[in-house]
Formats: sequence, structure tokens, C-alpha cells
Amino acid sequence: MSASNPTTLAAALTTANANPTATATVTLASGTYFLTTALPDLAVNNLTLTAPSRGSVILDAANLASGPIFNLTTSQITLTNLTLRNAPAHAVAIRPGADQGTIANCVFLSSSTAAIDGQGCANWTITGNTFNTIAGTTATAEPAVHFYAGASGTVISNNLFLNCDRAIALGNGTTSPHTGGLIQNNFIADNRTTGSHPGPGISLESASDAQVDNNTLYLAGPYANSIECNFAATTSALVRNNLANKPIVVLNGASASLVNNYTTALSTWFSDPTACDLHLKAFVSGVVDAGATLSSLNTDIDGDPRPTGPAYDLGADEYTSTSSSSSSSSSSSSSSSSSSSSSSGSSSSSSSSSSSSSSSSSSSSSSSTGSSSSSPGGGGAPGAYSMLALFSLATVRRVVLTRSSLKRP
Ligand SMILES: [Ca+2]
Repeated sequence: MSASNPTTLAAALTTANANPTATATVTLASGTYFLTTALPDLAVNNLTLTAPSRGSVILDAANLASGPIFNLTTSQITLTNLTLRNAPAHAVAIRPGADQGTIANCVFLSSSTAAIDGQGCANWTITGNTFNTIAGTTATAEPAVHFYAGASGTVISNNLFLNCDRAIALGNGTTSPHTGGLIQNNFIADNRTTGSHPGPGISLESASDAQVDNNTLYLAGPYANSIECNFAATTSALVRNNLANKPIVVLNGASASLVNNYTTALSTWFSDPTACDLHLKAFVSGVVDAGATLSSLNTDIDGDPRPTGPAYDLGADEYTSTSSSSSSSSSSSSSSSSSSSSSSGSSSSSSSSSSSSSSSSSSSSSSSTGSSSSSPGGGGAPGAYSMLALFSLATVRRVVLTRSSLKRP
């Protein structure tokens, strides 16, 4: 099936929903779809919505009174190549029992609550997407990608998050858990230093058995931490090989193993944080080839093999030198001096309790019983932000990143 405007898109979804035994693909023709009324639910298994290419189809919900752009109530739904912007609530809402779907190569632009909100759903894959300015105007926005309320097995990989208040959370507060899950190979950059309400880039809240591996986070704002493992129901978390400029912390009785993370990165190391390009510009001692080997993670954010070189790098990218030897050598000399002042490098993993330390970069594991968190990462009803002011079209930053733009020449 095909669609070329909001009316024919709604008709195609109605047709798909009426044929539950069919495997339906709806291909949207290139263009901008200005939505004024809610679309039908995506309510049939094995439905795919796609566009000819990434960036060719924009669904704009600035004039939608409420609700998500897509409300998903069934399993094995796939969304690819779509740009969803100005959602008044979630761009995509995934309801309990809607399992095993995929959202890939989409762009989510400008909303003040979670772009993808998954509750009570299992085994979703969120990969290769860009999330741009998922941010509140008067309060911290819900994480751009948020799975909770009994959700499980979520894989969030190879995405770009630019200027989002919070990028990713599994679980919500103390009473809305997530089980399992894998957060890996993501670039998370927040360049805003004023007028924003940032929280942690990645938050585990009552999330059991989650893995947070090989992400790169550069957060310019005032919030203290890059990654938080929070609340006592966060258990057995593995946080490994991440590269960040802010601490990774274990709070409020959570337990996590922090392995080979580096949390004192400098903005000057990265190619272009303002465009969410967090590739290393040059070799950095203590970062390149400084990671633990993770047998289940064999590629980086570019699809390059992991490891490249003798060992795993920290962060989402495996560094490959493509610049001239002169620039490379000058950069590496400066980077080695900066890394010597940090405490990166050890690789043992241990488990302990009662420390409230925020491990800088060496491996450690801790569980704290510290004071209750007042951070944006701590609790809060996901819907609380949904009625905040909409972004006007004039404020939309139409920065549509493509995968290719991030590849080094
Ligand atoms: Ca390497």
C-alpha cells in the first residue's frame, strides 16, 4: 500500500487493521504530512511503515491537539526512514503487549516528552535513529527513548541524541521497572549551557540486568552526571567501555558493575559535538584500545569492526586514523598529557556495597544507600511533561543528520 497525504495514510492504516492475517507495508510518498487529526492506531501485527529514503517523509504534528503520532497496540511493527516532528505528546507510543518491533533510521525532532515511549512491551530494537531537541521548555523532558512499566529486552543501539534533556532511560522511578536491555554504540551530545533542563544522558531506574556498553556522551550543561544507575531495584547492571565528560554514578541502593569507563573526556577530542559527531579527532591514550573485550559487541556506531586495532576502544566509535601523520602526532601528544591527569585504565571488576562514590574511570562496582535523588532522573510521571508548550515551527532546528554525514572522509 502507499500513502501520499494524511488522509490516504489514515485510509491505508484502516485497511491494514481490517486485514489481520496479511503482512502489510505502507510506503509513504516523499513530502511533508501536516497532521491535524489523530491517525488510526497501528493495530495489526507485522505492519511496516516506511519511506523511500531517510529524510524524504516528514510527519509534522504541530497542529495535532494531543496524543502520539503513532499509537502501537500490536506486535512486530516496523518503522523506518520516517521523520516525526513536533509531536504534542510521544511521537511513538508502544502499548503493553506490543512486542518485538523495530524503529530504525528515523528522525525525531522537537518535542517535550519522550519521542519513543514503551510501556510493558518486550524485545524492541531502536537503532540508527536521530533524536534532536527532545527537550522541555520549563522542566526536564522525559527521556527521548523511554521503556518502563514492565518493559523488557529493549535494545537501543547506534543512535544519535542531540540536545535532548535526557537521552535514554530504562525503568522509571522506584515502581516502574524494566528487565534486561542493552544500550550500546550511541552518541549523546548536549551542547546547551543555558535555558535548558538537562538530566543524565542515560538512566537506569529500577532496571534489572541491563547492559550499558560503549556509548559516547558529551554533556555541556550543568547536570552533574552522564550515566546514572538509580534505585534499589536496579540490579546487576553492567556499565562498560563508555566515554563521557561527566561521572557515572550508582545511587539510592542500586547495584552496578562499572568497567573501563572514562569520564573526564574533553570537548576538544570530538569531531563536532554541535552536530552530534563524537568521533575522536585524534588518537587519545587511555581511550583508544583501552576497553574490555565484549564478545557480544562486534561493530561500532559506523558498523566498523570491533575491535579495530589491538583492543576495544571506549565509546561508540572505534578510532581509525585517516588524518595526516603530522596532525595525528600533535594531537596525540596533547591527549596523552590530559589522559595522564585522569585515572583511567584499570580493568578489574568487583562488587561491593555502601560506597556512594562516583567512579571516575577505573573499574568499580558499588551500591549506595544515599539520599533520595532530586535529579530529573529520579521518578516523575512520564506524562507530566506532555502538556508543556509546543515548539513553534519557527524554532524547529531542522538539523537532519544522516549516517553518511558522520562517517569520516
Ligand atoms: Ca581499537
